[in-house]
Amino acid sequence: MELEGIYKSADSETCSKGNERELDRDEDIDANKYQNLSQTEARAQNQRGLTGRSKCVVLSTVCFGLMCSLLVVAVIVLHIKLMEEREIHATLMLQTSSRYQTEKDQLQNSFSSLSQKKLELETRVKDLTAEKSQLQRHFDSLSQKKLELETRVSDLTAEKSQFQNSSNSLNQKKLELENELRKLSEQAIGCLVASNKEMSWSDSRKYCRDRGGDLVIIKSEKKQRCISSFIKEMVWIGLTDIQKEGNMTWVDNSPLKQGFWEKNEPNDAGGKEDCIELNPGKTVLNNWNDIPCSDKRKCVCEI
Ligand SMILES: [Ca+2]
Ligand SMILES: [Ca+2]
Repeated sequence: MELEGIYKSADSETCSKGNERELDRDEDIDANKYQNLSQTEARAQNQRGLTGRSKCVVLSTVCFGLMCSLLVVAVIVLHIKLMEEREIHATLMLQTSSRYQTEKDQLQNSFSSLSQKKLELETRVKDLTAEKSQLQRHFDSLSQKKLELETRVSDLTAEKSQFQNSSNSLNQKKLELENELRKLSEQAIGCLVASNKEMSWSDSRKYCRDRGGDLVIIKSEKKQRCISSFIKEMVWIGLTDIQKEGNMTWVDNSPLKQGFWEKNEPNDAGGKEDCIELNPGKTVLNNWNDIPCSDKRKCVCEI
């Protein structure tokens, strides 16, 4: 471009100086030579430019090809990686699916087991509910029975209290009657004392004598009945045949005139029965019996 500008500037100067063309013919010839030389150089330069551009094009083409190859390789690598990732993903999905299936089976088994357990528990609850209802009915029945028994106990307690009061009243009446009987007996036969200890006939007589009296003497039916009603146990009386067998004598040495013997008594059984007891448990009248004097009996003293 700079050379063309120079040539154009030289042409302009040639035109403007036409008249001087001849004068400057040598200069024109030189100029033409120079121009030709320049054109040759320009063509050579153009030829060199074409050659450079061809190299650039080839280089560019090679570069483009390399880039395309790299791009293809990159695409292939990416595709392989993508396939590997897909394969890994598929494997993971398969493993995950297998694990999920296993967990699902386990959960299904657990659910089935829990469902069975639930049914068993529901059955157990139903049984317990029925048992509870039965126990509740039994409890209600027992509660009703308890109330009835409490009412019965209350009634019996009231009756017992009433009977107790009646018993106390009767005991009081009995004591009063016994006191009255004792007074009547004492008025009838004098002062009688019954011992609390069982002794032989001789010891019993000593017991009475130590108290200023002697064993009781019975010489009337009235006194026999009175003493038999007064005492409750078998007792010694003041009669014996210890001095002479068969000769019954009172402790005041008076002979027996009227006896109140049991049937078939006195029998002096074994030849050893010489002292007389009175047994009020059979009858109030005929209740005498001869027994061995060493036997132990309570006694009635007449003071
Ligand atoms: Ca005798
Ligand atoms: Ca006898």
